[in-house]
Amino acid sequence: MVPTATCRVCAGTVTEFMDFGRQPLSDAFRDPADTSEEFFYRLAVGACADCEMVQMMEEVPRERMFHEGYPYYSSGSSVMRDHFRSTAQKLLAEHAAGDDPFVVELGCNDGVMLETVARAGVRHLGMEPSTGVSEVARDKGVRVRNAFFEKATALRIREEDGPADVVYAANTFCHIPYVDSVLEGITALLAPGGVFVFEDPYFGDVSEKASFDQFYDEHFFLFTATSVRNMARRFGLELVDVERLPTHGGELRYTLAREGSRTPAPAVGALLAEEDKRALTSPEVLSSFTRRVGENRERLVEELRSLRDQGRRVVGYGATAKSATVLNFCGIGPDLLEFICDTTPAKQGRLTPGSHVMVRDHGAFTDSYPDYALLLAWNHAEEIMAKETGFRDAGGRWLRYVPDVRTT
Ligand code: DWN
Ligand code: SAH
Ligand code: ZN
Repeated sequence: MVPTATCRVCAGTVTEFMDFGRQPLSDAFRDPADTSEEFFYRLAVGACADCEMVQMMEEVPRERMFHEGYPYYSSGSSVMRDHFRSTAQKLLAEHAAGDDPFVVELGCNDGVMLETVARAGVRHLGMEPSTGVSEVARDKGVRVRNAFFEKATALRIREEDGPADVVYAANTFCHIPYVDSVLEGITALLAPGGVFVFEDPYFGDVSEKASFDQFYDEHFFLFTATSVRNMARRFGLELVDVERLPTHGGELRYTLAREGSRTPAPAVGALLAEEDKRALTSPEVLSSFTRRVGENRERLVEELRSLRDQGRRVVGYGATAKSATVLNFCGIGPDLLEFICDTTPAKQGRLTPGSHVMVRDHGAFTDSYPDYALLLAWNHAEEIMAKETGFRDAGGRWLRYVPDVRTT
C-alpha cells in the first residue's frame, strides 16, 4: 500500500511518490564535540489528488529549524545580492508608488532585499523568527520583528502599521505548512489593491532536472502555477502574474491579488496550459521522477567510490541545506568526501548533519586543490565557475549530479 497523508491546503488525499528515508535537519551543522543525539525525521513527499500540491508527508516543528543559530545568510552569493537589489527596485516601482507605501517581507533573513527598501526611505517591516540572521539586517537599517508570520502576527502588523501595499516572500512561503493561517493573515493585512508576491523553487524545474535535493525539511511545499492558483482561490485570492526566475536552479515568482481586483497577465494562462500538458503530478510523470532520482543516486555513489578507489582527492563545494538530502540519501560521508568548503563562518568547523563531513573555509579548497569537487551548491554554478577558474587550470574537475551525474 502506498502511504497517504492529508493535504495541508485542501484536506484532500496526498499520495506519496518518493521516500528519502530518515533525514536530519538540513541546517543543523554540528559541533564535533557535541555528543547529544541528532534529530531525525522521515522525509517523504507526495502530491494531492485534488489540488495538485506537492508536499511533505510529515512536518518538522518550525522551532527546530528556525531559531537563533539558523546558519543560512542570504547575502553569501553575489548573484543573489544583485537579484534582491533589482527585486526591491521592481517592487518599489510597481507596488509602492502611493503617498506613504508600506512593504512587508516574510523571512527577510539578513536584510538582503529590504536594505534597498530601507535605503529608499520606504516604510517597511521584515518578519524573521531566526534572530541571528536578523541582527545583520538590523545593522543595515532594516526594521525587523522576530516572530513567525501567521494570522496573529499579521493582525498585529495591520493594527500597528496599517495595511500593506505589498507583502513579499522569497524562499519562505514554501517553508510554511500552515498556509491557512498565513493566507488569512495576508488577506487581512493587504490594502484593497495590494499584492502578495512570492518566489520559490518550481516543481516544474525539479521534475525536469530531477533536482531531488530541493526536498528537505525546510521545503514543505514545491509549488506549481496550478497548485498555487488552486490554493489562492480558497482564500479569495487570484493568481494574477507568474514569472520564471533562474535563481536557485529554477523558480517561479507568483503575484496574488484579491479576486477580481486585477486582470491576470497572459503569462498565467500560458503557464497553466503548459503545466496541464506536462501533467506534472500525474502518476506516470511522478514515477518517472522517482526512477530517475534512483538512477542518479546509484551513479553518483558509483562515481565517488571509484574515485576513492583510484586514490583521488574529492571535496564538496558549498555546505548547502540541499546537500543534507544528497549526502544522507546516498550515504555519502567522510570516507567519500574529504571535507566541504563553504564561505559561511557559522558552518565552518562543524560537521554536516547526519553525514558528518567537516565544513572548512574557502581557503582549504584553494590552498591545495583536490582532484575533484562535488558541486553541492549547483544552483550557484555560474557564479562559482566564474571565480574558480584556477581550479580547472590546475587540472581539477567538477562532479555534478543535477540534472545527471557527470564530470566537467
Ligand atoms: O530555501 C532556502 C535557501 C534560499 O537557502 C533555505 N531553506 C536554506 C538555504 O538553502 P541552501 O543552503 O541549499 O542554499 P544555497 O544558496 O544553495 O547555499 C549555498 C551555500 O554555499 C551557502 O552555505 C554559501 C555557500 N557558498 C560558498 O561557499 N561559495 C555559496 C557561494 C555562491 C559561494 O561562492
Ligand atoms: N528570503 C531569504 C531567506 C530564505 S531562508 C532568501 O531568499 O534568501 C527562509 C527564511 O524564512 C529563514 O530566514 C527563516 O527563519 C524564515 N522563516 C521561516 N518561517 C517563517 C515565518 N513563518 N515567517 C517569517 N519568516 C519565516
Ligand atoms: Zn490538496
